[in-house]
Amino acid sequence: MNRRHFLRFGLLTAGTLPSLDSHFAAKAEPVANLTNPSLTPPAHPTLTPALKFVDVSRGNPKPYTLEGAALEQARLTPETWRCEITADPFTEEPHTKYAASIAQPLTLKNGKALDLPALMDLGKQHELHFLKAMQCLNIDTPLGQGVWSGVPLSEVLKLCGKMENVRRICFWGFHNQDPKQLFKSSVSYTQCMETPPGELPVFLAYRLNTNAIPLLRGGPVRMVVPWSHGYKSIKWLQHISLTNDARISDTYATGNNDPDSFLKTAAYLDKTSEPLKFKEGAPIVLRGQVISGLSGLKRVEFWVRRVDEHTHTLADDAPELLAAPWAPCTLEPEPDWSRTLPQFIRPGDLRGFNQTTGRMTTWPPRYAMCSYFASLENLPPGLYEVRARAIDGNNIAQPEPRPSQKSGKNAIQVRRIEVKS
Ligand SMILES: Nc1nc2c(c(=O)[nH]1)N[C@H]1C(S)=C(S)[C@@H](COP(=O)(O)O)O[C@H]1N2
Ligand SMILES: [Mo]
Repeated sequence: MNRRHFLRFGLLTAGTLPSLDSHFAAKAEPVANLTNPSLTPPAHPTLTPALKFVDVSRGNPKPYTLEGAALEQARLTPETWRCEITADPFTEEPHTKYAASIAQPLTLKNGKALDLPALMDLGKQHELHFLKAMQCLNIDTPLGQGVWSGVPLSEVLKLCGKMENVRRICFWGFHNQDPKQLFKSSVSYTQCMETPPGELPVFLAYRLNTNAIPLLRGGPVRMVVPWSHGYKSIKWLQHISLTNDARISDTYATGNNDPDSFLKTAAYLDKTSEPLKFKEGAPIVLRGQVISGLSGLKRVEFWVRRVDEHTHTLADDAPELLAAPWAPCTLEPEPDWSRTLPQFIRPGDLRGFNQTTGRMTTWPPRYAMCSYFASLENLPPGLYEVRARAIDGNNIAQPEPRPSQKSGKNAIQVRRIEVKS
């Protein structure tokens, strides 16, 4: 386990090597002196390298394993990539009396399917860049964060001319020509066409962290739905269907998930082996990542509770937890953008960036995340539970008012540590 790996998966890092008394010590290289944690590098870079995201992909074989002729046949190379845009003939009384229509379908058959040069050409006028965390509705750890670049879906749809009776826009990616492998998502007409000022539009992304989106991450072109969990951000995008069926037909809806969920404001603790052991007196640093969701972020708090092997688990709404002396964590500051973003995206091009201050208007911006830490001090020998929670922009503590009904993973996370004399 190298140092980066250690930092990435270590919730708690110790000040000096001898204080790490578990098997971690033998495998980890010496860790920097964390007596002053703000001087040490954050556990997570602001931008996750494209190939280092946690992967959530369906398909057999998975589209990113295709090579050579098979990859070209799948139209998943930059040269062969095409996206069809069609109108759905569906009608059904009483809810869908009229079928959707568009003046100009873009299909493989009529030779007008959208290709990458045409999309990038639209980008000359409409390209936008923004920071977004990818977070699965069903996984209790953020998958990664990147600066995504692309063209709003609303601009792409203008290529189809006048449309009528469109209430929902559905999209899916390559699925091995097997309908059972189809992974589909959608947004409403309004969500596609109108964006509140300061918010981010649905868009077709072709760059991640300023590079072409690699096949593994859903390239050449991936849909990105900024406010949503990952299931709306369809990889290997190949088809957009405009329909007058107003019902949500997302694949994720079939898994009892809330198909209208927004990213939740929630603090996540870094993963670790448990209990992680420390020597008495050694500095202990709690680390994690926090996502600013629909309700924004005020701060992150932590609470340390003394336990023993027999202590039973505590519900997120337990009176003891609600009345506990939660203390503030420190958010890792915004990075120096001029160094973080390769030159051809100027920081000023990033959505939410304030030219005057040279910083983002809020940190972390909505639908993005940052690392946080807290120093745990003067813990006498014993077994402890540590928890972290986010306080949202309405001053409401996680997980309220957003307890998970399959609309996001935002239970309060807890880890055990042991301090030894
Ligand atoms: N085509 C396709 N797109 C997809 C998926 C998929 O299985 N197939 N999984 C979705 C889900 S559920 C998530 S959480 C994200 C994960 O994105 P990542 O693999 O880039 O981290 O991709 C989404 N896009
Ligand atoms: Mo997901």
